[in-house]
Amino acid sequence: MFDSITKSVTTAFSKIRGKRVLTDKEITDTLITIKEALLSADVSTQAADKFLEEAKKKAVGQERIEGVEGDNQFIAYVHDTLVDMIGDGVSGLKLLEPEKQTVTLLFGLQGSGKTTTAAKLAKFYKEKRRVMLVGLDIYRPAAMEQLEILAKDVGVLCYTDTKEKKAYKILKKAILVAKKEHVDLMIVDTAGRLEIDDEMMHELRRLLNTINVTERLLVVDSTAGQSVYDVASSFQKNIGIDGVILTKFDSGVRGGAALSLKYATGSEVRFVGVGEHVDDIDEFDAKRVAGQILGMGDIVKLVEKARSAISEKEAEEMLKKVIENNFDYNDFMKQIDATSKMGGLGKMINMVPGGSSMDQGLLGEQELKFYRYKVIIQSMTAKERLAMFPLNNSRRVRIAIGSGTSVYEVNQLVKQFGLMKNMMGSSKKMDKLAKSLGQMGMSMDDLNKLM
Ligand SMILES: Nc1nc2c(ncn2[C@@H]2O[C@H](COP(=O)(O)OP(=O)(O)O)[C@@H](O)[C@H]2O)c(=O)[nH]1
Ligand SMILES: [Mg+2]
Repeated sequence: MFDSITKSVTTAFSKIRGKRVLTDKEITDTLITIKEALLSADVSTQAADKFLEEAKKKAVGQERIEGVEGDNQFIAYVHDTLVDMIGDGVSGLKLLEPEKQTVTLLFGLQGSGKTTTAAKLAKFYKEKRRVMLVGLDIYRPAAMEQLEILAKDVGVLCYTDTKEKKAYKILKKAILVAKKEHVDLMIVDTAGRLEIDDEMMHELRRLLNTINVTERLLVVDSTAGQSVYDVASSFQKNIGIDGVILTKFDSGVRGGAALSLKYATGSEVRFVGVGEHVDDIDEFDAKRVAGQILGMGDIVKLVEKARSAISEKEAEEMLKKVIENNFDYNDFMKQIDATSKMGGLGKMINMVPGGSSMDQGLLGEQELKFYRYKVIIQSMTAKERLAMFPLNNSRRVRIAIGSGTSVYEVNQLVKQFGLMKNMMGSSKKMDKLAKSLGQMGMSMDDLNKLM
């Protein structure tokens, strides 16, 4: 998606790689290169300007944090600024308490992906809520049929009416059906137009006057370039937007415009569509996307090569990442590397009270497994390594073939990765971990050092 930005950014970063102290000129030059890359990917001028200004404010004239090289610290600043720009806030749908009727209205231009997204959201929430899809595209009977088919596929209720010519009347009837069926999440798919027009706005306003809508979400084709600003601001002005869903995030086209929507409209991106299938939707995660843009995966690798041992600061960052549940395969690999740098598991375990009684043979086996895991991760694409989506079967097969391992081993890695992520997932669990460490006479600091 952001290949061209990533390329420019990586080149810019490579010029300052390894420098312990960066001059203000180096910082400014690098930021200007990044700003240009953002602009060429259709990020709005205002957003790119603001990025430059904010990042400069953070980075220029700063004192170094003890133990962190200047280049790394700077990259962290750039990352944080980018996250702010993209928007790091609420994601997902706002759901009322169960039994209360949540009504989510989707709107946007024709072809932006509303109908597909409606079905994806239904699938995403169907375990949590009793979902009903409602089709209001009165202009295209085929669109209602499309929704019916998708609903069947997903296994949720669907209400459409190809005879009724007024969308708000269909909606009124849908509400009655929803009450009878104890539906507590209604996802309403509306008709779009090729361009913004008064009639569409009028129809949407009429819908909003008909029932209590919980959220109004704009569906935006992230490949549409600069035009998305006009579309978004027009909808914002006419009916108001509570959030944005970006579709077609999987296509390789410049998607910068969509990234500055937060800045342009003030509303958060809630979900991204990453394919045509009903499973292809992810809750939006600004940190992940920023990492993807900055090519952090590769940067991490460079850092690894350049260093003989993991720094304390890095270990801390990694722990923080784990706590925030941003743990990805790159981090997993980093951990494996760090382990072997510290003399392998055996040596590490010996440092833990009681650890020396562990079976050395078992440890050797585990080490071999880790080595195989590393080989497998190396066969993943940069995107797969960010763990933004579950790996489907065909990906697993490809990775197994590419790494010369087996699908069984890939499955094992995925499972272990999931366990690790889960174990470290919530801060509550971290508190528990801290407590049990305490019982062993260790502190979180000690664990930091170990990692
Ligand atoms: N690659 C990709 N295609 C998508 C995505 N979302 C929707 N589409 C495709 O975009 C086209 C238009 O989608 P549709 O839901 O009918 O748009 P609508 O007119 O807004 O209802 C269809 O061919 C979808 O399969 C996505 O996230 N990724
Ligand atoms: Mg449609």
